[in-house]
Amino acid sequence: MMKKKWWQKAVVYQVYPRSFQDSNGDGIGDLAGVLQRLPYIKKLGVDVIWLNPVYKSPDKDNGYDISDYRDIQPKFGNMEIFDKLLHEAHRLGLKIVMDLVVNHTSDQHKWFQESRKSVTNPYRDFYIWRDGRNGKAPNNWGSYFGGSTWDYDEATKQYYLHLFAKGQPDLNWENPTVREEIWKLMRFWLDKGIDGFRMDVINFISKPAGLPDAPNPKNAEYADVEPMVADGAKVNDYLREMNEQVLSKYDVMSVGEMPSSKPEDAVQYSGLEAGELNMVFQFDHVTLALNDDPRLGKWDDKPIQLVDLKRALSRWQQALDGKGWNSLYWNNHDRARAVSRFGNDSPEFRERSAKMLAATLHMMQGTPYIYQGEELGMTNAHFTDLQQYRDIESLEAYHQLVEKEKLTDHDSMMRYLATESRDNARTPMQWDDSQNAGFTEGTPWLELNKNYHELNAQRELEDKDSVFYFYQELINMRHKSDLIVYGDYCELDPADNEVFAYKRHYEGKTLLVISNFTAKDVTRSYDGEVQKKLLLSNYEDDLKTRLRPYEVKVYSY
Ligand code: TEU
Ligand code: CA
Repeated sequence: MMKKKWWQKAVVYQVYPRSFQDSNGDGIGDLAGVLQRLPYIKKLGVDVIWLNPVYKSPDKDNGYDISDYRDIQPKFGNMEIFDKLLHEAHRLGLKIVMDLVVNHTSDQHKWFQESRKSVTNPYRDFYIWRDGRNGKAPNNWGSYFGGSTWDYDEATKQYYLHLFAKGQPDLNWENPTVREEIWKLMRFWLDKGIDGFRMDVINFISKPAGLPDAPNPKNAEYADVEPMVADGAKVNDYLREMNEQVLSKYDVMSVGEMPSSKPEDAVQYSGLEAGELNMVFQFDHVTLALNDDPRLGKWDDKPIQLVDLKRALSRWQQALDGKGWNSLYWNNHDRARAVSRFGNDSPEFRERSAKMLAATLHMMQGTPYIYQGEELGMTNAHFTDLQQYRDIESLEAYHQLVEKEKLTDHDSMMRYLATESRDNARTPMQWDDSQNAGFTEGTPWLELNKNYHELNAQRELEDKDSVFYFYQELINMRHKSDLIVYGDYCELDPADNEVFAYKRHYEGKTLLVISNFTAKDVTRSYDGEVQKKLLLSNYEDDLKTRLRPYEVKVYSY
């Protein structure tokens, strides 16, 4: 086993600044608001804050379209307030990891403004320009945000590639000057003292030679681009260069967001000796309930089968044990709220199932990530009107799938959005039961979840049995236990579609985790529970082999 690293024992709290705390009444969360709430984050007990992008941006994709990597988006504040936040976080013993978005920039970035001026401009090859094919786009790839991944630029009569919005042109990583510029901007932030990076779709940076058409079995208007761009031939080379040039010179943490990556890829990306990244965000467990019609992708509302969830999580636990390092997450700013998607957000079972999900994940091997509000058991927004949504992905999906291609109808799509829209995770943080839950004195940029009157941080901080204190206990347990951090993983009864049970072993000690994912009483017997010490549960007592609705029990022996 390689030398132990600080980020293996750490717990990360993800802050989506625009929805966290507004400090100046414009209805948009900001850095001064994050500064104001540092004591709350510290009280939870986490070690690291992952800050979603706060760089200058026209905000076409909520900051994932960066126009200046070395300046702060004015609506979030300025560099002075950022420096104050970093200093105060460090004073409190909290590290800050920034979001590195370098698969693409904004079309307002000066590099792209230059690149689009002429085919001979020195910045032309910073991006991916191609001639059209028979007067159309160079290939059949579909953008994540609807339409083609190619946009025609009249000035130079060529198309440029954008996997996401047309305001997010893809950088050409084959160009060594592009890579050098990225190493420089990384050093700018690391020299300021930040503690690492979360890297946006970093396994998309190596595009396939010739940019060939993607398979299109259903003859959709545009084909799914992900199989063409995920885990391309040169990703490892670029990450090793990044590590050699930058990361290896600092004691920092790196996590790569890797849609579609498989465990065998991640053994290399997060290999303890591979010299690439420290860990990855994999997507297997959050892409289980895809629509039966692949043209609808994630847009569906079918429940997730526990056996599928167990297979996805166990596969990663087993594949990386002793070889790489997992991130552990249920949700983030792109996913539905955990308790709504994987648990039960009814008033009767919300708290119980939120705690069950928390313990099930936090007792695994890897670095846990808590998305803001998850520690309160915040739920999906349950919006009923398209006007309530703000997310480019959701609105473009409605436009493309309902209005343009007519692949589904309004009512179905509204159910799919209520289940899967990214806005479910982006409703403002619920601090207390005052107006707008204490998030803003202005008009919130996105409607709050109506349940903030009874579901809020203030109420939970006053209730020792709240979801908040359950998360605090889980974090506390991890900090004190090498068994939780470094133990191996062994799943029990993979075919059981009601209970998730697994064991961890380390230096002769065993942890047994038993989670009932249903609203029913079930009976299960695992040899460990009878004589063993109950470490943690979300019920007041232990009925041994009887599991009540959403009951979780953690034994050690
Ligand atoms: O998300 C990458 C990604 O795969 C998303 O398309 C995500 O899977 C999808 O939205 C869920 O259906 C990253 C960022 O996390 C996301 O917020 C950005 O919109 C995207 O990249 C482009 O930067
Ligand atoms: Ca504000």
